[in-house]
Amino acid sequence: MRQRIHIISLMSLFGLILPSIVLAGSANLRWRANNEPDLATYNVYYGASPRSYGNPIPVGNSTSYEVDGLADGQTYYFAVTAVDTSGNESGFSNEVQEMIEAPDQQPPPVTTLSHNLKADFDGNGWNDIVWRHQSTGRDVIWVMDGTQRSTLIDLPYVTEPEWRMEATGDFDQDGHTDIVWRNYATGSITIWKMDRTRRVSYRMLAPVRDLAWAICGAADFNNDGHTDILWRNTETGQNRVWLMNQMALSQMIDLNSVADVNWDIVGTGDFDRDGNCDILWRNSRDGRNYIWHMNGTAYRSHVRLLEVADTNWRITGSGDFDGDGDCDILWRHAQNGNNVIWFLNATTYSSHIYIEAVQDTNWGSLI
Ligand SMILES: [Ca+2]
Ligand SMILES: [Ca+2]
Ligand SMILES: [Ca+2]
Ligand SMILES: [Ca+2]
Repeated sequence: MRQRIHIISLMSLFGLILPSIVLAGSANLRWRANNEPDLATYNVYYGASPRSYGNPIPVGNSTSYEVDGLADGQTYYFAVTAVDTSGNESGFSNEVQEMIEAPDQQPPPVTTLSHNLKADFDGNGWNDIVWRHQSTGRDVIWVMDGTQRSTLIDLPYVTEPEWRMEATGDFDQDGHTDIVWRNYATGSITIWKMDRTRRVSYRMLAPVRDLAWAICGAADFNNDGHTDILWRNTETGQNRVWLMNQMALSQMIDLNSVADVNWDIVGTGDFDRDGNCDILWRNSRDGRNYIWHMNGTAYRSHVRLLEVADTNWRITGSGDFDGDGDCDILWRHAQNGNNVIWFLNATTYSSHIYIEAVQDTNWGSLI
């Protein structure tokens, strides 16, 4: 029983409300099978603090189990062991944690976010903009109504400046936009699972300790319904997609390299509306802009956009802001704090609009 077991997923389920009976929340655990021939049972453990569990629950040779009777609003910690036919028990698996959500009175939205509607936190059909103040650690959502901000909603502060907000996307497929963070001191990666504009829990992914690898977007590249993570190595110019299975990495795919590291990946979206997510590039030295048209995770062709020679203009994201289905581009000026949206007609610039300026350039935007 030396073989390690890894819990590979955990999903908390909403509590069920039945007439006159209230069942509390539950959590659904799955783990990778132990392949030793003398396996007798797995034991599931859980508790309300890390590495401190109650009595084992023997579950036979099934590799999944639903723990129920869990209290809403409480965080639980789970681990699994394997027991052989002689009664020897393995060490604990990796530990996973989950906060059990209170039952939602509103049914979750069923819309799947398209490539160009990617950060709609409140579910009103318009792309929102998230902001992080890199010195105070304040994080906010601008809930947008088209190109107008309708409200501003505070997210939890993240005071360590090494944490950067990197990308948005619905990773767990519950119809709510989630937020990906990376720590540029430790390489840690975490996804904030959101319920509309509220963070309900978070999931740490395995860290990527090579800090030259930067997260530069999230989108479903292989069209399997799962939001994937796009990386660029800022030293070697390699580009990579992490194909995800909800919040877990399933496969890494290398894209074409771009050795000139003055080229930054600054956005994703289906610019030509062929159903495949494309990649937006900006050259931080000379101000050229390009779109890579993709066929899944394979480069297909590229198109050059208008040049913006003032490299203080940074592209902070892309998505459809005016609801015509075409992907638009969000710009922020690093010196004067102006914010502009470019409206595109497929891959051609058509017009632009200045939206509310944010003069404090410690604020960075993201869609
Ligand atoms: Ca989600
Ligand atoms: Ca995918
Ligand atoms: Ca496309
Ligand atoms: Ca548009």
